[in-house]
Amino acid sequence: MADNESPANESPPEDEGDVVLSELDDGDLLIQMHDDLYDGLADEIIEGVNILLERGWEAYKVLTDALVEGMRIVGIDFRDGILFVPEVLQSANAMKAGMAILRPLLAESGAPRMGKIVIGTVKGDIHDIGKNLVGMMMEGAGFEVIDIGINNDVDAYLAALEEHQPDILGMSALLTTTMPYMKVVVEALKDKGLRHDYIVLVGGAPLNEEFAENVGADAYCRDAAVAVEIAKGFMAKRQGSAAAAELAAQ
Ligand code: B1M
Repeated sequence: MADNESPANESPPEDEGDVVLSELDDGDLLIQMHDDLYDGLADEIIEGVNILLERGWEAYKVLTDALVEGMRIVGIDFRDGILFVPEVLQSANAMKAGMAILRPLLAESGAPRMGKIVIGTVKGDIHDIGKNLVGMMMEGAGFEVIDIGINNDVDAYLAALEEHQPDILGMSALLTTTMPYMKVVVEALKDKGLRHDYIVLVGGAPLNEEFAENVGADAYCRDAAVAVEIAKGFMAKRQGSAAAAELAAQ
C-alpha cells in the first residue's frame, strides 16, 4: 500500500476547526470522515454517518466507503509506526460508534431465516471489528448470530457449539501469531468426531485460501460480504442435501 494513502496526503478541508460536516459534498465528507476516524473522533463519525444516511446512502456503502476505508488507512500508519495502540484504540472506538448506527439498518433486510452461526476471535487475539462486521452482515442476510467475542480457546468454541448447535462456526484472527490457533480448534472438532457437524469458515486480514485449506476449514472469507455469500452457498448445499436425504428416506 502506498504511503500517499495516509490522510496526511489527502486533502481534507483546510481549517479543521471550522469544518461543518453537513456543508461538505460527499467526496469531501468522506475524506473528512477518514481523517476523523484517524483522529478517533467518535462524535464526528456518528454525525458523518447520519449525514450520509440522510443523503440516501445505503448503509453498506457508508460502512465500506467511510468506515472500513478509514480503518484501512489507520492500519497503514499503525504498520509504519506512525500511530500507536492507544490512538488506534480510539480509532476503533470511533469506528464502533459508526457501526452501531448501521447495525440495525444492515439487519433489517427482512431476509428469510438462513441458519445459525457461532462466531468468535481466536485465543490471544483481541481484534473484533472485522468479526463484528461479519456478524452484522450475517444478521442482515437472515442468519442468527451468536457472537462469543474475543480471545476464545478451544473449550470456549466447543462449549458454544454444544450450547447453540449452529450450522456454521466462524473464526476470526488478525495476527499471524494467532491464526494458527484455528487449526487447534479444527483438530479438536475432528478428535471429538464433530468436524462434519459444522461448516467452518475463517477470516481475517492475514489469512488466505491456502491457509484455510491447510487448517482444515471449509472456506476462507476475504470480507464480510464474501462471508455472507459463502455461508449462503454452504447453507443451500446443506439444506439441499437434507431435503435429498428426507426424500430418500420416504
Ligand atoms: Co492491531 N494489528 N494489534 N490493533 N490492528 C493489525 C492486525 C496489524 C496488521 C497492524 C499493522 O501492523 N499494520 C498488526 C498485525 C501484524 C501481523 O500479525 N502480521 C497488528 C498488531 C501487530 C497488533 C498488536 C500486536 C500491537 C501491539 O500491541 N504492539 C496488538 C495485538 C493485540 C492482540 O490481539 N493480542 C494490536 C492491537 C490493536 C488494537 C487493540 C489497538 C486495535 C483493535 C481494536 C479492536 O478490534 N477492538 C487494533 C487495530 C484496530 C488494528 C488494525 C489497524 C485494524 C483492524 C481492523 O479492525 N480492520 C489492523 C491493521 C489492518 O488490518 N489493516 C491491525 C477493519 C476490519 C473491518 O477489517 O478485521 O480485516 P478486518 O476484517 C475483515 C476481513 O478480514 C474479514 O471480514 C472483515 C470485514 O470485511 N474477516 C472475517 C475478519 N474476520 C472474519 C471472520 C470470518 C469471516 C471474515 O468468519 C467467518
